[in-house]
Amino acid sequence: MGIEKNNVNNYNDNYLADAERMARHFIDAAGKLEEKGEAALIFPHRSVDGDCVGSACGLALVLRALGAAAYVAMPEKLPEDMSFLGIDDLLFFPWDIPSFENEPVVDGKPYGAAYAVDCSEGSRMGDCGKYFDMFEDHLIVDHHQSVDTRNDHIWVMPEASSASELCFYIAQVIEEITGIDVIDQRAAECFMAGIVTDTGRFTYTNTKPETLVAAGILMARGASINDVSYNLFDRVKVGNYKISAAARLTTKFFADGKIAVTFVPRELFDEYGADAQGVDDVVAAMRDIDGVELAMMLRTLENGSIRGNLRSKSYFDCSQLAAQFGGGGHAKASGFTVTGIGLTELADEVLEAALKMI
Ligand SMILES: [Mn+2]
Repeated sequence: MGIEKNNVNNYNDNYLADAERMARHFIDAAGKLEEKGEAALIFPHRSVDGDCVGSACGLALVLRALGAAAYVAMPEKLPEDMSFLGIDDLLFFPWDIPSFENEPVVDGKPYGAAYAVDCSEGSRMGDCGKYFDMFEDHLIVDHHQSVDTRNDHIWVMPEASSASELCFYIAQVIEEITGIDVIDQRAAECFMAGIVTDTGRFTYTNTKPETLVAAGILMARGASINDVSYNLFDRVKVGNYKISAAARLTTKFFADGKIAVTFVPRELFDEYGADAQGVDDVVAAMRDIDGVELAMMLRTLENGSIRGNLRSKSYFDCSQLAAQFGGGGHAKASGFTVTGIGLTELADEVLEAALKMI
């Protein structure tokens, strides 16, 4: 099954047993859904990413291969960069159906079960949370710390790279038990999307030997690291390409080059036809500049508020600076949102506060 236990095993001794426990739950659940003519909803977290969508859609395909009706309850529309996965037929938007609350029907079938991936609580699911909470029993597969790990229906493994990696192990065991090929090319690509996303293309420290073995098996099943990587990391709209360059070109340096500052007014987004994704990578890139300890980017949001993003390289505590402007976060990555002040005016204030701390 999957990976033999050996001296490069970084996971706890029981993870394949956990995968088998969950596989049996899902096989059992799929049988009941089919028997009753009901449909299951699988819930990703809000602000969807490659892992929650990948694990949810991969799992939906696995359940469908077992004969059950399964859909992914999306908290928002699918981001354009994930359309390459070809998963529209798997997605369901309960908040878009006024009658759903009183008469929960999914594609003609009564809504009969709720599962969560990459999260474990309704509060993380945005507008979909209340539909998850309609049931008391949930099957949950997650790699975030959670309070309720002793529940037999829950598998939380924080040392795993991604929820997609865990769902892949479950799917593998389902194949062994049932003899049905449940991981088709599309499911393989979905799981790959999740693993590639959460490991930063296999560069973060959560990338384990097991992760690479899992990715290798998925590749052999037809998943393309190249497609996933291009679509989720490299692909860019013209306007976003340009605004990223503009934000970098106008970066100013203070405190002997230790502080890097740039700001992006709303007009610039309009001028280039860019969206917020266009400047996503800028502040981290500023932090990586030789000699820079603190990087800050301020941009005007659509509603006129100003969003500040802070990153530091080693010793500067960004969260303390962010707190002075009503925000927070981690020591090396923080943010804040301020209303009722001009962009340059706020930039001066933040810079002044930063200069006192650096
Ligand atoms: Mn994840």
